[in-house]
Amino acid sequence: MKKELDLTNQIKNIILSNGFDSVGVSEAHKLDDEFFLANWIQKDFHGSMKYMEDVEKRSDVRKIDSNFKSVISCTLNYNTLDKEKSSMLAEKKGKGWISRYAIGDDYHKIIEKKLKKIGFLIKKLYSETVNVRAYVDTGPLLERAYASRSGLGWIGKNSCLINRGQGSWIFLSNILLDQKLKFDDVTTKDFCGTCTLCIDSCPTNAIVDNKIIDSRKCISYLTIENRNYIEDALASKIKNNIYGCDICQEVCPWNRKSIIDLENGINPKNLLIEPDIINLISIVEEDWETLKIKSPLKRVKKDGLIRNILIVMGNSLNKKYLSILQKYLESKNLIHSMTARDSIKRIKSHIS
Ligand code: B12
Ligand code: SF4
Ligand code: SF4
Repeated sequence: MKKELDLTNQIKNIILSNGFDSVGVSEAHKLDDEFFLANWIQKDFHGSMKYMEDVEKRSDVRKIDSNFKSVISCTLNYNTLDKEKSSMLAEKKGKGWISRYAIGDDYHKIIEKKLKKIGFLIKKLYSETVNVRAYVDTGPLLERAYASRSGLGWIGKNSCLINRGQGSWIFLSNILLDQKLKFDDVTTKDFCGTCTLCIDSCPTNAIVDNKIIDSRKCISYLTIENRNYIEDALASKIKNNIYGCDICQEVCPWNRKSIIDLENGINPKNLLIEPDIINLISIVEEDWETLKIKSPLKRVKKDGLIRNILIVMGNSLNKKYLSILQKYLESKNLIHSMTARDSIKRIKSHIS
């Protein structure tokens, strides 16, 4: 028992000294959340994200490998912006918005590098060979549910994991280990109380119930995962969001005291903070190959990002974008021409 506790503390120290902000341990077990996930999938709330459908595997890490005994959950603060910066304030200034997690280098790469090193150090702690596997977004597991079970926070009404000290601008990652550790196994109390700010502020009503997101309506899904034409009725509610959406977290009182961390490896790029929309589209058109290097933006691809910018131009209701939109109206890319058509219509109906 003492050995277990010693090893757990040593592992936690390794993780915290390699740039993570908090760490908790839970038993590798079947999550009760299986029910929520199954329900979510059944209602088609996952849209085209078919990889979500393996409910059994995603709710029990032992389905990945039956020898796993411990789940080590970690958080990393990704907030690099001060209070003066938010999508809502940027909208008032006529600027676009790229989610704060995506304004710098790709977090998968940053965190994977850390996890690789940590995995190596954990293996070194044990005299015998141990199996360690780490995931950040990449694997088939419910990261929020495991993190919550490790005492790292509660799942808010916006469905994000909120840590009492850090808020919700945090990435999650999980390390699976075939050794038994000292489990924290403390489900954090829910501190949302009677607040409903996130639900009330969601522009597309994507938070359909407490902790339940219909991805098909969520701006994050629409602007990142979905590569198709976005119907005008939904596009017109996307506001100034070019990539992802931060709104249900910007309004959350638990993020008011969020710490700004410039050492987290994200390296925010000025060009992507409150971007000037005309400047951004010209960079995407002319220098996409440079822009996409190390950037999460490459997930939506060049054509997807252009589609999103055309939508945001329309939502600005500003006639200065009409000449660019006219150019895209003639585009051979059907999604671009249809999107430009809708945006022109929105702007013109505002002028007249
Ligand atoms: C698919 C996905 C999405 C989808 C669907 C989001 C969603 N809410 O389900 C889309 C594309 C919309 C999305 C958006 C975003 N995502 Co995302 N996404 C994922 C991914 C890959 C899977 C999530 C998933 O399984 N969803 C299915 C639902 C059912 O599960 P869940 O969200 O975990 O919810 C559980 C709880 O609600 C729980 N539960 C517990 N108690 C209760 C009680 C009740 C009553 C109910 C109903 C449920 C419930 O049951 C659910 C199942 O366990 C995870 C990484 C991973 N592998 O887990 C990242 C992840 C969840 N995303 C993340 C981020 C950062 C975002 C964005 C902020 C990005 C952005 N700025 O645009 C937004 C936030 C939008 C939002 N409000 O959720 C982070 C979240 C960090 C955090 N602090 O919570 C994760 C963990 C990635 C990471 N490794 O850091 N995402
Ligand atoms: S990320 Fe945006 S669209 Fe999605 S639930 Fe939150 S506020 Fe709504
Ligand atoms: S905005 Fe309010 S209800 Fe929504 S997650 Fe934050 S505290 Fe909970």
